[in-house]
Amino acid sequence: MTQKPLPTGAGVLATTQPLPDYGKAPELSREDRLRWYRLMFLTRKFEERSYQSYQTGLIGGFCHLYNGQEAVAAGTFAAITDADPVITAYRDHAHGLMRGIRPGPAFAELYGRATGVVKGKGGSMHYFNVDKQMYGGHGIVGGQTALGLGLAFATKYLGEKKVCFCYMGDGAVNQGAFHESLNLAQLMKIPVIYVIENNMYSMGTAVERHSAPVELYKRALGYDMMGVRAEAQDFDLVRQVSWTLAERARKENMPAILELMTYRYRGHSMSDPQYYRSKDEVEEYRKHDPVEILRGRILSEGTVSEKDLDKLEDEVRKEVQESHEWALASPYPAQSEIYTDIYA
Ligand SMILES: Cc1ncc(C[n+]2csc(CCOP(=O)(O)OP(=O)(O)O)c2C)c(N)n1
Repeated sequence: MTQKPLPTGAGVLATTQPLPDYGKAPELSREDRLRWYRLMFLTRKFEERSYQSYQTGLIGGFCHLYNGQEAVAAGTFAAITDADPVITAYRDHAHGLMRGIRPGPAFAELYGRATGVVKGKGGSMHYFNVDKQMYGGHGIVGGQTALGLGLAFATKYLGEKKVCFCYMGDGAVNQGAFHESLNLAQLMKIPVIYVIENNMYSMGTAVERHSAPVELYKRALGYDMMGVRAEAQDFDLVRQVSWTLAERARKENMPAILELMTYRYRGHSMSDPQYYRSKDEVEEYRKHDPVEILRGRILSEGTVSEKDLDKLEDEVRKEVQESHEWALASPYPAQSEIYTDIYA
């Protein structure tokens, strides 16, 4: 692997155009900071439990874990509001949990139970919470990029001054639907931010083996669009750059690509022997863990004691365990439900 973007603390690494100066993102209250830390920690523990559940056969089908990427979902979501629509691909547990899906229905969905967030019929790849403007959970690589454009178009058409954050992996940049979406977004000035979660690999294929230009934010150049590359393991840095682009989208109806340099600790899905990378590489990235970085920052600010943070983490561990048990005690969908809510 030639790309080695380990965090330097710089935040923004490169842009295709000068970034507008909207100043600092509004300060988060102590409570809000803790809430985001809690959501990142909850996502981490939820997925560790999911990993175990997969090993013991409780989960069928695909299951893509987000360990290592948590500051992307948290930092971008913390820059917008729950009224702004979001949409992502199949690596969607964090986006779902951070947009209000309770861990109980989230586990129940993985276990195929009727109490699951989409009634046990979607599984890991199809978390939705439309009440909180979370529109999936999509299995077709790049498919959500056109849908995200549509969500953003709708908010502009209705004059709502919202922005849509549309998430994708680095592998999705090569899909035709993405390029068609970029053209329309810039041409029609649609407030969509395409967040490329560059975790260095598309399944087992490293970026430099699947994309001719390895600087993926430069895909924006072909469309006269703003493209930004930024570090992604630090919640606060992610939030700042996301806020700037969200402000620009709201005030000027301008789309952008935001390439966030991150890393996933686990394999692509659950049956990945990971021959394409070394254990040392994974360990190197684990030293810059997004959950640990935010934890350390909160403690250094002195607004919360280590004891209180330990207590919060214990509560989350308990919630995860209880949610897992609740989901396991839930029934499977009734046979009579087999054709409801199914489109294909
Ligand atoms: C159109 C399409 N082609 C192929 C696949 C098979 N596939 C599933 S995930 C994946 C890799 C995508 O990698 P990336 O976009 O980098 O996202 P990541 O898994 O790293 O989050 C592929 C090729 C698919 N789901 N959809």
